[in-house]
Amino acid sequence: MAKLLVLTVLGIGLALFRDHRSSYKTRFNAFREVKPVELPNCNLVKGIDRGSEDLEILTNGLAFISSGLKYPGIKSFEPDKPGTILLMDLNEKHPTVLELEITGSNFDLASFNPHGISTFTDEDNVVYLLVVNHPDFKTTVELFKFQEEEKSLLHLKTIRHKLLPNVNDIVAVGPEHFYATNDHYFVHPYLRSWELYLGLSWSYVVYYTPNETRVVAEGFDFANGISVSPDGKYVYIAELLAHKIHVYEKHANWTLTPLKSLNFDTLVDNISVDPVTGDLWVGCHPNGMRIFYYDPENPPASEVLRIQNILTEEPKVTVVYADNGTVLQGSTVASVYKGKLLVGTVFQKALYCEL
Ligand SMILES: *[C@@H]1O[C@H](CO)[C@@H](O)[C@H](O)[C@H]1NC(C)=O
Ligand SMILES: *[C@@H]1O[C@H](CO)[C@@H](O)[C@H](O)[C@H]1NC(C)=O
Ligand SMILES: *[C@@H]1O[C@H](CO)[C@@H](O)[C@H](O)[C@H]1NC(C)=O
Ligand SMILES: CC(=O)N[C@H]1CO[C@H](CO)[C@@H](O)[C@@H]1O
Repeated sequence: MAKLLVLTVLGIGLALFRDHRSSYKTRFNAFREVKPVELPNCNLVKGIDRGSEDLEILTNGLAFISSGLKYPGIKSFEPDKPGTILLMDLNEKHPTVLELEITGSNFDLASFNPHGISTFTDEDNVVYLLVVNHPDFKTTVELFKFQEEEKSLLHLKTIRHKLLPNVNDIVAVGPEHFYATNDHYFVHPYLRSWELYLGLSWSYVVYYTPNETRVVAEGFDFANGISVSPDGKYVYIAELLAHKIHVYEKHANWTLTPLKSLNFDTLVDNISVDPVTGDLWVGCHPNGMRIFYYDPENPPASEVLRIQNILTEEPKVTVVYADNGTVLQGSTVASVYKGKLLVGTVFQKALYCEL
């Protein structure tokens, strides 16, 4: 009986390791080396030296960048300095970076730890910026109104919810209306290590409105980037440690149904969608070990993928840029505007290239 029980427990234990989870090193893609792919005219952005973890470019060429993320287990070059939101105007010939002032009486600047960001522009052209924040390693979503004249962000509201415990990224579909990925990263360190190690796929996607909040997709091995197609009909979700991008159909009642998945040989991080062509631009970590265990002698590489025609039988995937970490370390996000590419990183610099 005892033996049977042991065997049953062992059997259940083994059943937990589905194919991609079977090896920790496979999930982290530990053995991958990068072949460089260069672009003709690239420059590191002056004034960004401690990360540009997420960024979003408005259709008018203004780019918002979150900088200074502190994330458990991940390198920070300035761990004692609060994070910031930076602004770049990509219409300028040589765009410079400006730190946006944050106003509003109820906002604590000292603990600002911005992560994923998303914008929403309403019918009166008011731009709202939603920012995933980790003050004291908790999760909130901060709602700001962008004041272009003053070059500032007015804090309107802090959103907390029990279904938003460890948010990574959000995509806004209204000022107080979004989808969010929960990566479970900020749970108890011991549990977290086991989750990362075993791949328990605890991570899920939440639909949030003040009226109603629910889980709309679950069972991910670290859900990361999330984005919506320009026509609003599809939601794209990056599953970091399974090296997959999932396409979901989005219904009028905001539920999601899975449509298809694409496999990659890299850890897919953030997804940005070109509003003109509908192409997906993905910031990737070719080798995840180097991101989670930083060694300046052997830095994390960067890789940017472009995915065209994702809904067709044969999507076209191109490696647009790749670097072994000599120039750019740990790319998380890439976005395009008028033939230019802006690439962000978890904790290092940002690169601006001509395509
Ligand atoms: C919340 O509920 C109210 C009343 O039912 C409705 O008018 C409003 O559109 C809802 N808001 C959202 C964001 O769903
Ligand atoms: C939402 O809409 C879809 C597609 O029309 C439908 O299949 C599903 O049952 C709906 N779900 C809820 C919770 O209303
Ligand atoms: C990265 O590539 C450059 C140029 O090909 C090479 O000089 C350098 O040693 C490589 N660095 C690492 C860490 O592999
Ligand atoms: C917007 C978004 O997906 N942000 C993610 C970009 O990459 C970093 C690094 O892994 C993630 O932690 C962010 O959540």
